[in-house]
Amino acid sequence: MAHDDPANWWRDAVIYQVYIRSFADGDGDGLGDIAGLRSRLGYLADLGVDALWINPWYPSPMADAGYDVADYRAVEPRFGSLEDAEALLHEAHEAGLRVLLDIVPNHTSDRHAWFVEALAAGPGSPARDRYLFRPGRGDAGDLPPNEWQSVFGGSAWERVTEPDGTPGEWYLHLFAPEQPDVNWEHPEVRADFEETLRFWFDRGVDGFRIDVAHSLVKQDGLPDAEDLDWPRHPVEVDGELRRSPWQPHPFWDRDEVHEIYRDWRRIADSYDPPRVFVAEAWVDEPERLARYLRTDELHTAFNFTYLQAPWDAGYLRHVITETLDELGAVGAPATWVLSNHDVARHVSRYAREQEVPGSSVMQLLGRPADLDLGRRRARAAVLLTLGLPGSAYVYQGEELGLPEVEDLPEDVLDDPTWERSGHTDRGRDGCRVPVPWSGTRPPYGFSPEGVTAQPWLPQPDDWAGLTVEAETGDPGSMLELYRSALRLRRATPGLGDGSLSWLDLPTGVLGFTRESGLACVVNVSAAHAELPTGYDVLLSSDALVDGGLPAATSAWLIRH
Ligand code: ISL
Repeated sequence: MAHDDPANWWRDAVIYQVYIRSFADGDGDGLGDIAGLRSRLGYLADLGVDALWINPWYPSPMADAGYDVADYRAVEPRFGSLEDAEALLHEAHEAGLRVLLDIVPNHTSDRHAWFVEALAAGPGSPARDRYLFRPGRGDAGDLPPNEWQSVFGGSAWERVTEPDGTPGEWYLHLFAPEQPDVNWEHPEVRADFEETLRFWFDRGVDGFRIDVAHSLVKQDGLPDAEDLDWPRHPVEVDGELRRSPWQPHPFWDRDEVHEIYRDWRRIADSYDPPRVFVAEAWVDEPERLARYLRTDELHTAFNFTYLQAPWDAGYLRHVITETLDELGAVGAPATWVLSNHDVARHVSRYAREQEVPGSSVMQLLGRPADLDLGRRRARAAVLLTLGLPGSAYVYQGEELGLPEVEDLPEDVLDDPTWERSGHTDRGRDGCRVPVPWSGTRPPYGFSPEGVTAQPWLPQPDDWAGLTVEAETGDPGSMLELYRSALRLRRATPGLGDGSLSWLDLPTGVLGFTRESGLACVVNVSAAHAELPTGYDVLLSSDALVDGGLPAATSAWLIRH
């Protein structure tokens, strides 16, 4: 298997996403930190993952939970110090865990030294040229330069007050106003991000997740987006899943972005062992995603098409096949991901009726939920995810079966989406609630015993059964299913990197064989399904009934 090979470990690694502010609080202020993470490395090594991806831990005013970076080559004091970070890297490596950090190259914080300088320097200054400042439209310049909308809601432009006190230019922010987009045409911007890569690689970091990797380059002249169909999930037309044709967009997925990643790849390859990248690029077509993964570009990219797929056998098979075909064509492994800090937790997504592809819980909230069904499907889904060829991600808490917290009080909501949407979209806080470790009451061991600080987001009162402590040793728990699956995945040739062949099974049942006589069968339907003959069961997501798979159950099989 590739994960033992220092140059190819990423081809089939299972990577655990540490959302640091919610993972473990070492210093008792209610916010997760590096000390907390260091104290839980044993748990992660024992779980059986190969690597960690840590969300941004840099100094930040936290307008977007750390994705507004004020200094890329330092550590936020609330998370710890650079020495703590170095100690963590050392200890993680000792425990056999590689570490990926998160780089945010599309925008900085508005408190970054460059932006502070740009505001003070005034229109036409070289300092403003590191960002995308433009005059407004209209006689008084009081209309934004174009109609682009922020991902978090409202215009993507903010007007500044000039140093002389007059209303002045506008700057672009595809996300919050506190996250001004930088100008990737500027050589100093390019050079500085490359220095950041080297800074962390020199400290032993094994790679980077690249935030919004598909947005760095904007179209010349910043034209308005035509009436574009974006995103383009496959939809059923005449009984077949199809996408509308790809069209260029003024800021998503522009072809010019690839040159940046060729430069980054050269830097990663200059290290021994080579460092790696995973792109966060919400690019729907696997064919477009594969362009980021050409041999001289990035190593892997999150497969959001899979994350957004409804629990539907035909849809899942279509997405899996498309992914493997397109990524295989450039020699890149697929990644399989079910949840992250930006989308509703999959237990809660799968608890709903499944017709809409999409990542937002808002499409699902308000619909009736059956959390028991959501959990069964989530259990079945993890054997599918870890059974597919390539690498996989586990978002902290999914191994405990945590649901989305859908009833956070409005006054604790922290995601900028809540304000920017005029309180119509509650945003992403529901999947960011601190991890329950032990005990029967909040903070469930998230903070050290005896501290009075509350977790930065309140945990539900009914999570006593979902703690690491409660689930450990319970053979029916989500945690023990993840542990068993990860252990087997490591020990069983045929899982990880490679290819698959589909089995011909009844409608609603997905099945494929892997190398070494291994097979994975997932009953996506609501009816009982027979297992293919000639196999023994290695692991099943729930108990078999009459030797077959009940609804929403999956199994790994081995040919006898
Ligand atoms: O652009 C999108 C859809 O085409 C979004 O889904 C977008 O790619 C996504 O929201 C980017 O997320 C990342 O960058 C954000 C940050 O808030 C998220 O937490 C992070 O994962 C801005 O840095």
